[in-house]
Amino acid sequence: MEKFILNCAVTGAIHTPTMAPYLPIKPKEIAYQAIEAAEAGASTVHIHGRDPETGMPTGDLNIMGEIVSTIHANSNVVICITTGGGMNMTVDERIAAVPVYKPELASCNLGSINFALFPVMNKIKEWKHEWEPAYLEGSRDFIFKNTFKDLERIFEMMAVNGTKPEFEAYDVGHLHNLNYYFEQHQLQDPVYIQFVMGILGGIDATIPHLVHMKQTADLLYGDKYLFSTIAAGRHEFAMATTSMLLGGGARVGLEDNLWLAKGEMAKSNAELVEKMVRIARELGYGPATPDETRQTLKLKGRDKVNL
Ligand code: KMH
Ligand code: ZN
Repeated sequence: MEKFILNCAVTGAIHTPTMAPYLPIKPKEIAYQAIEAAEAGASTVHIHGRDPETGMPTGDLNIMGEIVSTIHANSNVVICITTGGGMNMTVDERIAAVPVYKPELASCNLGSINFALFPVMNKIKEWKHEWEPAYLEGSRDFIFKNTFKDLERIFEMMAVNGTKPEFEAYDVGHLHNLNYYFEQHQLQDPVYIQFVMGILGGIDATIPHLVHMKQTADLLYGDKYLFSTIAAGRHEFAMATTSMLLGGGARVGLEDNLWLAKGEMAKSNAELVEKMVRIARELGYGPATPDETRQTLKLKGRDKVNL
C-alpha cells in the first residue's frame, strides 16, 4: 500500500453557519470533529477558531487553546494551526496562536490575493446571523494580505517556535515567491507545499492546472519538497485523488467542501475523510499515520508542543 498524507481542515473561515448545520462552531465541536476525523484516517488536522455563539471566525487565543488542547489530549493526530485566520482579522491576530501553543505544523500563505466568497450569496435567502452576509459581501473588496514582509515575519516566528510551515500556494507565482527564500537556503528540508485550487482569486481547480503546479514545483524544488492539494467545493475529491496519484498528499474537510456527493451534505469531517480513505484504498493507497507523517515531514514531535 502506498502511503499519502491526508489532511483534514475542520471548519475554516469560508463557510458560514447558514450554509451547513454540520459545520462545527463551538470549540468542543471543532475538537471532537477533528478527533473523529483522525480516527477515520486523517494524518493531520487543520484548525481555525470560531465564536461559539455566532460562528464568526475568531483568532481568540482561549478558543484556539480549548480546541487544540482537547485534540492533543485525545488524539495522536498532527495539529496544524492556521495563520490564514479569517477576513475579519489582522495579520497579528492571524499568527498569534503559534508562539503560544507552538504547534508541530502551521499554515503559511504565500502571497497577497483577492479572496472572493461573495458569489455564494446569491444562493442564500435567509441568514442565521447578521455578520454572515456582511462578511461574504466584504470579500468583494478584500485582499488576503501576505506580503514578503509578512512572510519573513512568519518564517522567523515559526523557526523560533519549532513549528514547520505548511506553505499554501494559491497560484503558480506563489511557488516563485517561496523559491526566493529557498534559493537563499532559508527553508528547512523538506519544503512542504499545499496547492490551493478553486478559490476565486487564485488558480482554478482543474487537472491541467494541478499538473502545472506540480511541474513548476518539481523544477524549483526537485526532490527537496513534498506537496498536498486542496480544492474548493465539488472539486475536492477529484483533485485530492489526482494529487495522491501524482505522489502528493490530499486535504479534505468542511473548511473546503460541505458536500459528500451531489445533493448530499457531509454530516461531519469524518465522513469526508472516510470517503477519501475509501477512494484511496480502491487504488492501493492508505493514509499515513500521524507518526509516519511526523517522520516524513521531519516534525519536532507532539511532546514539544505547548499544550
Ligand atoms: N482556507 C483555505 C483556502 C489557512 O488557513 O491558512 C486555505 C487555508 C489557509 O486553509
Ligand atoms: Zn484554513
